Amino acid sequence: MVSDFRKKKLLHVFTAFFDTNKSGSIDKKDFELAAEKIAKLRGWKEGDAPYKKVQESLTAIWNGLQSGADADKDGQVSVDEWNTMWENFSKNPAGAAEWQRLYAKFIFELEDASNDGAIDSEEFSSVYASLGLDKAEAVAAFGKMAQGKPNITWQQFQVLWNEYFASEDVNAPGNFIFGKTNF
Ligand SMILES: [Ca+2]
Ligand SMILES: [Ca+2]
Repeated sequence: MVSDFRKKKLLHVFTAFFDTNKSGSIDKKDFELAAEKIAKLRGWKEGDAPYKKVQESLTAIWNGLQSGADADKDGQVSVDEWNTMWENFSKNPAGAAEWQRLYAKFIFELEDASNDGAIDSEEFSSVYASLGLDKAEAVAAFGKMAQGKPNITWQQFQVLWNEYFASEDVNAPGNFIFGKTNF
C-alpha cells in the first residue's frame, strides 16, 4: 500500500514532470512536448546536437517507463499504474530500473547548466519554472533540500532522489527535490 503522503509526492511528479500535456495520463506525446520546453529554455533549435541528445534520452526514458509500468498495454501510463511501479521501486531503490537511473541523471544534468557537477538554487529553480512550476516555491524547496549548502552534488542528489520516492518521513530533505515545499 502506498501511503497518502507518498501518493501526493508521486502525483506531483506525474502531473508536473511527466504528464506534460495535462491529459491525465502519460504517453509518448508528453515526452515530445517536454523536449520542446527544454529546447526553448536552452535556446536550442530543431536539429541542434544537445536537442537531439535530450530527445534520445527522453525516448529511452519513455520506452523504459512504458515497458515497466503500462500493465494493461494501452500505450498510456495511468496514475494507478504509476503508483504501483513506484511502490515496487520503494521496496528496493538500489534495484532501480535502467530508465529510472537515466531519468535521475537526466534531471540532474538538465539542472546543472554550468556543467560543474553540482546544482545551485538558480539552476534548480529556473529549470522547474520552465516546466511550469512556481519559481519562488522552487527556490524555497532548494533551501529546504540543501539545508544550508550552496549546491548539491550528483552523489547527494541520488540519496535525495531515493528519499523522495521511498521515504515516509515528512521532514526528509529529499521531499523537496521536485520543487514543491509541502504535500
Ligand atoms: Ca499526457
Ligand atoms: Ca496503461
